[in-house]
Amino acid sequence: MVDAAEVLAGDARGVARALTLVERGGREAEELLGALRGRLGHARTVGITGAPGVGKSTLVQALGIALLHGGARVAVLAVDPSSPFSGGALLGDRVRMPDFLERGGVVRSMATRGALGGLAVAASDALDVLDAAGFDWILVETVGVGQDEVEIAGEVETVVLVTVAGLGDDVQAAKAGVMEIADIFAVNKADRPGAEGQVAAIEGALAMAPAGSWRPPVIPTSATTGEGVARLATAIADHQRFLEGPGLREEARRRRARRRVERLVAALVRERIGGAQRAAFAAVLDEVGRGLLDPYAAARRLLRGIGEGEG
Ligand SMILES: Nc1nc2c(ncn2[C@@H]2O[C@H](COP(=O)(O)OP(=O)(O)O)[C@@H](O)[C@H]2O)c(=O)[nH]1
Ligand SMILES: [Mg+2]
Repeated sequence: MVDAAEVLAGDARGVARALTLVERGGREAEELLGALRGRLGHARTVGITGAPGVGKSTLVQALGIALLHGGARVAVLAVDPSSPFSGGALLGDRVRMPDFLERGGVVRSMATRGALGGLAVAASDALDVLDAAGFDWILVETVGVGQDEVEIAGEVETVVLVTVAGLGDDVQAAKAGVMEIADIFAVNKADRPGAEGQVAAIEGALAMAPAGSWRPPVIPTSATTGEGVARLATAIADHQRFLEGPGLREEARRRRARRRVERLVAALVRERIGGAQRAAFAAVLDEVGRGLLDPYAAARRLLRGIGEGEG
C-alpha cells in the first residue's frame, strides 16, 4: 500500500513506492494521485533534453549540486527508455550520480511504459508525486529523440536543450520539434573545440525566429569541469522569474492539464477498443471494410458505446 500522507511528508521510502506505483499505473495509482490533488504547485520543474551522449546526466548532476548548495531540495527524474536499469533503477543511478546523492539529492529513473498512456503519462504522474513530496526543484532528464520524450519536455516549466559541437544534432533537434520548445540552450563540452561556432550558429537560428517575450539564451557549458554551470543555473532562475509574469504560470498549467487529459482520453479509448469494446470494434471494422458504414459514422458509434459503458 502507498500512503498519500507519507508522500506529503516527503518520506523517502513512501515517495519511492509512490513512484513505482504511478509508473505501473492502475486504479491504486489513480487514487493516490487523486489524494495528492490540491497539494501541488510548489516545485519548479526543469527539463534537460538532447541527443544521447551530449552530457545531460553529467550536467543534471552539476546543476543539481549547485541547487542543493543553495539549500534547496532537489529531485532528478531520468526518463530514458534506451537504457533501462532492470529492477535496479536506483542502484544504477547511485553508481552514476554519487556526488549528487551524497549531498542529499534524490534520483529516480523511469524506462518502462506505464499501463495506460505510456511513458509521458507515467512521467507526468511522477512529477506530481515529487511535487507533492515537497521538492523545490525537479530536474527531468529526457533523451530528445522520440515523440514521447518531446512530450515529456513539454511537461516542465523550463526546457534546457543540450547540444554539443560537431554532432549536427541541432539539426536533428529542429527536425524533432525540440528547438521550438527550448527556453535555454546549453552548448556542452565547451572544453572541446567548436563550441563557440555552435553557440553562434544557434544564436543565428534564433535571430531568424520571430522574437517572443522570452529570448532563449545560449550558454556554453562544460559539465565535467563545471564551467558555465553557474551561468546555466542563473539562466534557469531568470526564466523562472520570467514565468512569474501576469498569467504565464496559469497559462502553462492549463496547457499541461489539457495535454494530460487529452492523452488520457486517447489512451482510455484505445484501452476500451482493445478490451470491453473489442467486439463492437471488430464489428464496425468489418462493416467499414465491406463498405456498409463510413469510418466517421463508425467512430461516432464506437465512442457512444464507450461513453455508455463508462460510469
Ligand atoms: N569533455 C567533456 N565531456 C563531457 C562533458 N559532459 C559530459 N561529458 C562526457 O560525455 C559522456 C556522456 O555523458 P552523459 O552525461 O552520460 O551524457 P547523456 O547521454 O547526454 O546523459 C560521458 O563520458 C561524460 O563524462 C563535458 O562538458 N566535457
Ligand atoms: Mg543520460
